[in-house]
Amino acid sequence: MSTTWIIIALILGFVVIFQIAKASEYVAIMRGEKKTRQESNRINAFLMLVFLVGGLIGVWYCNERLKDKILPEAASNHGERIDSMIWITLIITGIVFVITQALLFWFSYKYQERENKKAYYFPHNNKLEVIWTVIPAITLTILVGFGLYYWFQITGEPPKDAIQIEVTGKQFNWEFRYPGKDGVFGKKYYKEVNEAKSNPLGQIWSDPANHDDIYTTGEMHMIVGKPVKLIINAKDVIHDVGLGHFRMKMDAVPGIPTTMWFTPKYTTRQMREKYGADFNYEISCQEMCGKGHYSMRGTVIVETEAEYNAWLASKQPQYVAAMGGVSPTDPAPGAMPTTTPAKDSAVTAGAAGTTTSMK
Ligand SMILES: [Cu+2]
Repeated sequence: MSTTWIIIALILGFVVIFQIAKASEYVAIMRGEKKTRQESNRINAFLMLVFLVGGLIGVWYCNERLKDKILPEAASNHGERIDSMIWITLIITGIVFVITQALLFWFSYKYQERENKKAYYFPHNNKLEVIWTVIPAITLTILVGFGLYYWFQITGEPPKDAIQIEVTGKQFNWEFRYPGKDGVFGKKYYKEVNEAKSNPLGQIWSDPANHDDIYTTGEMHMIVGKPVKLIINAKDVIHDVGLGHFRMKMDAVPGIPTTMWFTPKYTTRQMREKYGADFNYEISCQEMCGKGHYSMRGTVIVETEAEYNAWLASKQPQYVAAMGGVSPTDPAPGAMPTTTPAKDSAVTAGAAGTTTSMK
């Protein structure tokens, strides 16, 4: 019903605008085209000024209204640098924005059509062209240079003492794998993925490195002040690991592991003391990946090393679940399926991509 009314209102609106246009055309003919044009030019010139002042007030007002809605301070070392980069970019572009917009609208007002005033013909000036090409080019090169420098840091090798977490995106949640005591992720093969057999990541059970790997969903744990490297995968479509509080984000691409590392600065507890008891670090998906996209939201818990170790120790390796309760220390290696296509070198290479050892 309301759709019908909206359509009727739109049609009426068009009819009214059409009639006004026609009427003003008749008026123009009666009064003379030149006079009408001059009058509408005057109105437009004035409106240019109104738009300039109103627009700038609007920008300031939106900023005042919404400034407490933005993310709290960056909670990682890389995040701080990214924030400072954003601020520098905003200040530079902000100054340019205000100057160019003010000139644009002021000039439109000041140099409006007037009697006995002739426009100055100014087709080209090489010096000006060079100035307004070279200055932005140098500025942008510096900004992009900083961006690239941080990007290579984030995606490069982390310090030796970094913990590693494998993050796998799927429709619709995040799956996490921790390498266990040996610090090494066991090999995986996508054809081994079998939720019914408690093997959601396709771990190859004949690889002993898999026997202590820990699998969780929903919650990712990290140690405060300790670098963490994420090895990111996807099982179906492209997802994107979004860690807004740490100012980190990275695509999760099926078949191509991506990595990023950073160092969390504050524990969840410290952030709750500052920003309220309901504060939670969030992991989100930042790539529209389907109708359950929103439900990929999970929690990141940053804690002390002791708390982290206690949490990890409380988890059972996925191997135990897959073997129906057989612990990796039990002498029952015959229970392990050996369906690994070891000859397929591409498979081994693919799996090795996610098996960076850590010493
Ligand atoms: Cu997703």
